[in-house]
Amino acid sequence: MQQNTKKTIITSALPYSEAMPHLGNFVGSILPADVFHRYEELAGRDSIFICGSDQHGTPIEIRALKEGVSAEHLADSVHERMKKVFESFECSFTHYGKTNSESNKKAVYEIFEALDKNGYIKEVESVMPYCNIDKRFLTDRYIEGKCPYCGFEGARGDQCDNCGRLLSPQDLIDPYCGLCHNKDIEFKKTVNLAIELDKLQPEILDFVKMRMGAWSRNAANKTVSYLEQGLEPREITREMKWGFPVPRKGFEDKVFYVWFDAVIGYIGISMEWSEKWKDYWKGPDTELIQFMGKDNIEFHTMMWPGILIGSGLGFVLPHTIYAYEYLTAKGLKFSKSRGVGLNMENALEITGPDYWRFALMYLAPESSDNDFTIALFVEVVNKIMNDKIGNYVHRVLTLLKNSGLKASELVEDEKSTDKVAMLTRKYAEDFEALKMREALRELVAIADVGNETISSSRPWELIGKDGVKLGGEDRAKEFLGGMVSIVRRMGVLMWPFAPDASSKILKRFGISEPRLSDLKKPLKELNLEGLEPVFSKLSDKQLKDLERFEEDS
Ligand code: B3M
Ligand code: ZN
Repeated sequence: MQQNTKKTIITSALPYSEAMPHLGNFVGSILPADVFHRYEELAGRDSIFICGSDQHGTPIEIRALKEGVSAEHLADSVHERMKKVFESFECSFTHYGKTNSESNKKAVYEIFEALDKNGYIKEVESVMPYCNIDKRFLTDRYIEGKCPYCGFEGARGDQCDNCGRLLSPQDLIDPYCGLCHNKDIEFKKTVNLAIELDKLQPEILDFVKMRMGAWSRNAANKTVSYLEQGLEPREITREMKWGFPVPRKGFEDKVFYVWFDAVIGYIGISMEWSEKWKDYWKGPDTELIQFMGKDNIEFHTMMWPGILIGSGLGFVLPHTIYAYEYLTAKGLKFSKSRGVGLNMENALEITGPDYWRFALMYLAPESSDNDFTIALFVEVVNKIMNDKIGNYVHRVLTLLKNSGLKASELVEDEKSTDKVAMLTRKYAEDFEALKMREALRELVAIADVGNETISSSRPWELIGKDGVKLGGEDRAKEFLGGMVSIVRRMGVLMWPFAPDASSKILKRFGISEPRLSDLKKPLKELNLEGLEPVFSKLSDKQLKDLERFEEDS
């Protein structure tokens, strides 16, 4: 018998451990990755979900400097907080690690040595901006100026936030120091190490051509246009102290560039997870599915595969790159860098994880930027979660309890099953195509079928408070059979989106690790003790709490 060796690695972009992510960050990468991972589990597949904190980089070094603590202390304390908040949001990581770890250091050094041995590392002399006031080299984003491509005024030395192009500090027009805002800047000579993406271009191109059919459109389009312009060597070391020291003579005062050890972090974090990491990362039949925000595309479609291919170490290459657009929140305080507003911690102070997860996925920016408003949130919670789903589940279970019938006596009603089966198939197809927002909408459509059936079946004529009404037993069994199995189905299909409510429902059915295959099993005895709705509407107090995050206009 042939063994099924197929494995999936699911990753989300690693959030910087600089400040607490806000809900837009969450829905832009970790949440869809988590929802997808939970679906893979529902489908009974062998998958791991890897994520962790991205701890290096200039912003963290500079913030630590300002706060008078060590960069490591700052990065670790934010890491602990993020880890906790993701757990509270029910994220189903196989492992949530961090990039500043021994295992990642080992992975970075091994891959660096391999790239070097294979002739893909070269020394490049460059001229780096040096601030004569702050007396330090200005890396990445600590030099600002005008973007040479689109003319945007606040472009940073590594990237323009307006057009998304990667930049070098020298590209900036009229540069100034991002720390002290002075123009007393000198470009000084320095030598760095670079990965020769130009040499790797033919192989990266083959990889992109072969795979991009499975990518989100924004990822495919951007990558094609970058490749058409031709790849250039990309520096992987930096003049700073916070990071992994470069293990080469003459480079002792430099560290690896944050993006180099961040992408390798996917491997380093897996290594910290378990010995089994190799079965996935070097398995013959592994699919690597990577979720990220659209600003992370270039690193993942060119630099990262370049690193993997160039190392020759036999790591799997990304199969799917799925880049989300932005969830904006006009009129809401929703900014990570400004450090104010509705971040993930204060969101949970207002209401539980199910509500945010469900509503965020319902409004997820899958193919275009989307705007998140309090009004939309309230609508999803009150009208969809509470009215359509929560009420349905509660009504059906209450009817079952009142009927005095046993679930094992029920028979499936033909009336609604075809449509529900069709919607369930669509749900699975949507997931396979990574259209998770659509999958959630199929789930809501299943609730609609249930609600319509209830209104047209006049159950109050069949079942009263104290049991089945005279002469209606067969009809009641049929009616309840269809309705109860929809409740179970909603419990199972809701698991990726609203895991708490899903568990509450499924516990009654004796299901603790839901699988799609549970839907085919005959109904067994249900535990109907202590029935209460799984969702509720937002209270006035919760609405007041939410309004605190509205921008004063
Ligand atoms: N930390 C950027 C971000 O948080 C960066 C992602 C790294 S993924 C390897 O959006
Ligand atoms: Zn300065």
